[in-house]
Amino acid sequence: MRLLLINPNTTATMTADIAQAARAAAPAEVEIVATQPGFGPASIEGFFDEAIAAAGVAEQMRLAGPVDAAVIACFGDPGLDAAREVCEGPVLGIAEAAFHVASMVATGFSVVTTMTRTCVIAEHLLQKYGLERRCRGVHGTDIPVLALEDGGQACLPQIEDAAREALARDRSGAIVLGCAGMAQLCQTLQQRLGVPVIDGVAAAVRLTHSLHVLGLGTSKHGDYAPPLPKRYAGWAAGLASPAGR
Ligand code: 2AL
Repeated sequence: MRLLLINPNTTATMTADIAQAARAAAPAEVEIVATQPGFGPASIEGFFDEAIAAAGVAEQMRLAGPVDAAVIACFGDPGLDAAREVCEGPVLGIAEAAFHVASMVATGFSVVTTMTRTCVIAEHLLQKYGLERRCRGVHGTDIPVLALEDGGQACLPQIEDAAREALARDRSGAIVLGCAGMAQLCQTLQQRLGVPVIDGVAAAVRLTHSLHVLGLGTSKHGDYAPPLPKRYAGWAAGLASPAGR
């Protein structure tokens, strides 16, 4: 199975870190092709960053050609619905995957994320996915995304403290890590906290593989039908569906 792993920001070191975490989580038969947009923000920490990054995800889906599955590896799941329109196989966002997995191992979970200003993005996603009743709190640490480069070890104590406080204050039973850059901290945090800690990168890789093995792809009936052929202007001309160019 060929899995396209898109880091929606343009920081190559973070793409490499995320690819390493994804490969560690993947079954042997999964070939991970890791990529990032050719334009856009170095990290995604707000709505404007996210809007540009979503176009970058669309660009990468077009450039990749046919793949068996795709994972959008940023906690805001930018461009997820757009990516589904152009992919026959399953496409998951890491926030979506982590929320669903957390809801299967605890009655309530807490999210520990990066900048406080990005909490609203996770809250909007919880509502979109219908899981807001299972999430008991979204907590910002004000750690910038790029401080998590090189595996994020330097930020481990701050994330651990925030997770402990969240578990106590929210009365929750699991922690969702709110950034792809936190993936490599997952096992250490789970050992130290003694509760399930969910990294969306591993969850999304494993779930897309399971869907593939089950013979399930993205429904092309209705909502996720391929984009209609039409002309796209300016720099986006190459992103139109081939029939519209
Ligand atoms: C992220 C993430 O996963 N990648 C990125 O650039 N920003 N998430 C976040 N909550 O800030």
